[in-house]
Amino acid sequence: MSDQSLTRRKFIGLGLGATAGVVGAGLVHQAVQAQGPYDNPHAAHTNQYSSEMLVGKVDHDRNGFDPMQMLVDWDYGKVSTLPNGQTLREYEFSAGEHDIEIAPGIFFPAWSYNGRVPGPTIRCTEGDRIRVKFANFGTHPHTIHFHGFHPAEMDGVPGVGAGEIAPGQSVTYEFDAEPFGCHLYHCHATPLKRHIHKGMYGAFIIDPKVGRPPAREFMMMMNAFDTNFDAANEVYAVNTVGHEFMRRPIPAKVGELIRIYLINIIEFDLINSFHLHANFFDYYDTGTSLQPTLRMVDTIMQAQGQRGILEFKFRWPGQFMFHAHVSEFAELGWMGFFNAVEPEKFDEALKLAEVTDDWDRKATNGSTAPGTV
Ligand SMILES: [Cu+2]
Repeated sequence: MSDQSLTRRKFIGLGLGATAGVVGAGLVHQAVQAQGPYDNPHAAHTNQYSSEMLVGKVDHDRNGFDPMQMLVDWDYGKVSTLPNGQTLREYEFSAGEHDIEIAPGIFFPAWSYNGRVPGPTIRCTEGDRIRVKFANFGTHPHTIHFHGFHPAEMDGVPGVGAGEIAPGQSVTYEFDAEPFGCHLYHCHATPLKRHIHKGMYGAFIIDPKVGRPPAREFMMMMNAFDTNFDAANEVYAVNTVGHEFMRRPIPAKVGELIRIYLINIIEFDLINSFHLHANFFDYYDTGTSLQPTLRMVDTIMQAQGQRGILEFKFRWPGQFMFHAHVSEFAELGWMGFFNAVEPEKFDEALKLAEVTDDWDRKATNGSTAPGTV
């Protein structure tokens, strides 16, 4: 174990000491008598026998966002049609600052878009006109830098076009959405790594005009937080809250196509990864191709800013783990479960994940491509 990882664990341990008895937070070995799913039919519906995970619950209402909802909450903007027939999607973004709970009892002073980390998931079809009005209500200059084709003055970097947007100022970014793929946006103000790791990023999904095959779709932003500002991360997650999908396994149906829009935004660590248990997936690098760029892999590695699309099916019902295959990240929050069930058990799986039919509808009906909705 490296000195750095010892430091991280020490921090989490301190977090536990400071809050134990109040919220019971921290990374601890649970003293639960494990019973395998074969011994206990009910155990298949819970991960409480997991030996190493963050204990307790994050208050999503206080945060103002829920990682489980973020998997499926595509933001289509305010939609209208331009005189030339092009679809216009208008968005209002604001920058602000507030504390968010990233693991039970552990808070992080975030900078965010629209009060959430990650920011809204912009979803559109290639060729749509995107118009984003951005107002800075924070105390630092910010920008929005989109990945994709666009003119230089729409690039959202210091010194070009509107450049950095000062507190109290606003700007409108406008461009056509291309190419199709799994993209992202993030603040590009300096110092860049500070603005990114504070939480100023989000997914930018452009559907191909021809659409993709029907699937259950999820957006997963692999992120991490440097809670003590030592230029190393203490908590790792998908969609901000460590181990949330251990406590609430993600519902899926046996045999259906699952599609994940996966993005890595972590600072300080050179790579991140996604490993799926008991399964293999096809991978579309950057999502800019309709043909897989990798077939039948079970682990994919991404550097910061890299992203891609995963597609797979579950052959059998059961709880299937997914996590970073950097074991330390997994232990510090980046680990979860899918709960694959037969269709007749799906309502039960939704309940366990604390979501409703509406979540299911968004997961299976997200595409903006004509003819797919
Ligand atoms: Cu910023």
